[in-house]
Amino acid sequence: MGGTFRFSFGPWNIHEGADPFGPQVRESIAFNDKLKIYKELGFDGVQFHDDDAVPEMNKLSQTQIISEAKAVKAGLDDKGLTAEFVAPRLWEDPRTIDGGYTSNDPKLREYAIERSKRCIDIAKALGTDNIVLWLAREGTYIREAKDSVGAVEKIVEALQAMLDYDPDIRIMIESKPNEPMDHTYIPTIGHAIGLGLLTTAPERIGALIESAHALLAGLDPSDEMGYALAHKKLWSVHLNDQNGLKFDQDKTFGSVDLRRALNQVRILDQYGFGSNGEWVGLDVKAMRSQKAEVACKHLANSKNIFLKLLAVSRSLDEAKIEQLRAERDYEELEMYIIGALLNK
Ligand code: 3MF
Ligand code: MG
Repeated sequence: MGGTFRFSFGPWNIHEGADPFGPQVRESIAFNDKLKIYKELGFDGVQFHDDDAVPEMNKLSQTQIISEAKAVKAGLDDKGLTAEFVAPRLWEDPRTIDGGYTSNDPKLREYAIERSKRCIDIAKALGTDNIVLWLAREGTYIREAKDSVGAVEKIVEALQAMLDYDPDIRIMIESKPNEPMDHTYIPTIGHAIGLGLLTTAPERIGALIESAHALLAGLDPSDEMGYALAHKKLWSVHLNDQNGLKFDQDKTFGSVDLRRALNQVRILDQYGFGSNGEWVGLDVKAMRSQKAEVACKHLANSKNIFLKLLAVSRSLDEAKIEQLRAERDYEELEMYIIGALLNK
């Protein structure tokens, strides 16, 4: 059973190039203009933060939020685009400086849960049941700042409140070990899947694996994907690449380590990723040095590299791989894979 692949990205992946040491270097592109670029780049799915769909949503009533989101849905329909998921942006508001769900202040935790409910309203209006939680600030800069048992319990409380709010939503947890925090409470996909077991609806808690996040945790992304696939929990991916253990780089998929990328494509293809409607998301950033008129190449390139690696993976002689495994001749197997990547 091969994978069925269709591709998505978020509006934040077309960006102005600001970094912590310098301001933006490219003009902002309006959200509606970004939507026009999706099809040109070969993408059919749109990933959203709640406020990508409804800017300044904290100033609006629930009814206003839903009606704005419905207008966005009409725009998507017009362009033949589908919303893949909506993620609550819980890391920019002053109320989430010390965490959203794990803030030590109960009033601020309440804000985070209410905001997550509005995010669900937006998802429903956009026609998706998928919610992504990147738990950006659910962690600490120093261990003594929070109680680690209580923090996990608080995250579960928030998950439960979301599951109870809508009987159809599915929550995909996007684990990441650090940045912006020193340590987060949900650093790997095993942690994410385990969290679901503490709710009353584990069947509605799944995972989104980002290549760079696995690498930052010192793990191989394809093995992380394999772990989630074995649990039937790999509901989305954020493919990209990362050059060593530093800040989260979101480099073009496969641009640092082709073999590592091949293994991600391979595990997705071999286990039929996409057959339940899962999307291949590319969470990639253009280099700051890229001029405005060519600042979307990272997206098309990431998709193309994926498809080229898919062709390499499907050209491999599986019987030969099985035989080399049985013979335990991994030197030969390694040479075979490298030969395929070099087309030699
Ligand atoms: C952070 C990320 C985020 C999430 C996005 C959706 C900006 O490292 O990867 O991308 O993917 O917020 O939850
Ligand atoms: Mg991501």
